[in-house]
Parts: sequence; C-alpha cells; structure tokens
Amino acid sequence: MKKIAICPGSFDPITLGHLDIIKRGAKVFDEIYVVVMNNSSKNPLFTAKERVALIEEVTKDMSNVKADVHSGLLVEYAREKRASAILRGLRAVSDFEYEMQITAMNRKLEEEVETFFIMTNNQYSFLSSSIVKEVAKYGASVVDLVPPVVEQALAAKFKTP
Ligand code: COD
Repeated sequence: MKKIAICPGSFDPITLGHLDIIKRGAKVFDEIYVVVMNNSSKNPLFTAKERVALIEEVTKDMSNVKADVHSGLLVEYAREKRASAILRGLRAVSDFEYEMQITAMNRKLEEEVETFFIMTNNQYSFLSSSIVKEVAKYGASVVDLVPPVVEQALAAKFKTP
C-alpha cells in the first residue's frame, strides 16, 4: 500500500524552509500532496492559485510531489486523498504549542491520520513566510530565503508603480 502524506500550510509564499521539509518528506513517503489551505484567518499576499503555481514550479523535479488547494478541514482532504500522514515542520520551541493544538484537534477529528514532524534544517530555523514578506517589502534581498521564482513573484508584488 502506498504511503501517502499531505503537507498542509499557508505557503504565503513557499520558502526554502518549507521546501527542505517537502524534499526530506519526499524521500520517506511514496506521495506527498502539498496543500494550500485556503480558509485560514490570515490575510494572504498571494492568492491560493498563485501559491499553488509557485509550489508546482519549485517542486517540479520531484515526481512524487503534487501541489493542491483545499478549503475546509484538513482531515477531509486527507480522507479524500487516502493519506495516512500529515507532514509538518518544526522550527523552535515556539512552534510546539501551536503544532500540538493542531495535531490534537486533527487526531480528534480523524484518528486514522498520524502527524509526523520534521525538524528544520539549522540554516532555516529563523525562516518564515512572514519574515520573507517583511524583508521583501522593504526591498532587501531574499535570495537565500526563497527559490528564485518566489523572489521574482515577491518583487512583482512589491513593485512600486
Ligand atoms: N523550517 C521548517 N519548517 C517550516 C519552516 C522552516 N523554516 N517554515 C515553516 N515551516 C513549517 C511550519 O511549521 C508548518 O508545519 C509548515 O511548514 C507550513 O507552514 P505555514 O506557516 O505555511 O502554515 P500554517 O502553520 O499557517 O498552516 C496552518 C494550517 C493551514 C495547516 C491550519 O490552519 C489548518 O489545518 N487549517 C485548516 C482547517 C482545519 O482543518 N482546522 C482543524 C485543525 S486546527
């Protein structure tokens, strides 16, 4: 039986930290759906469609990784894809409480789906989509933080007319 995982998030936009988790997960699972959850309370910079397109572009060399979007509960999506795992990344202790809450709720909603955590690579431990947007907004380089295509997309978003 195929080991299918979903890797959910806001991905607004995808960073090298996210990509590292996806790459490492892709070595363990047969298939990974990287899914942009379209119902978060956050006010996104990129539309869900733009976020999916960026994920598709930066994961195109990984044949077992697919990008998708979902509005609704995460566990519904996991059932739909027959996924047995949710893949998440952990950066610092500050992530732990939030991740524990989500994990506990997902388990309550669907006990057949297990959550797996991959520890961040040291070089990305400070990295988040929010920090990337903040830096790009003020015109500083994000070259070591995101893939080139994301860097271009950020520059286009913050371009002064
Ligand atoms: N290194 C390693 N991991 C990282 C890094 C980094 N530098 N940056 C981010 N990550 C990890 C995050 O810890 C997370 O695991 C993942 O990458 C995605 O990160 P984000 O920030 O894009 O995604 P979140 O945390 O905003 O995603 C939250 C969800 C959208 C998954 C959540 O709100 C959700 O499940 N919503 C759907 C509704 C639902 O089902 N709710 C019930 C459960 S609460």
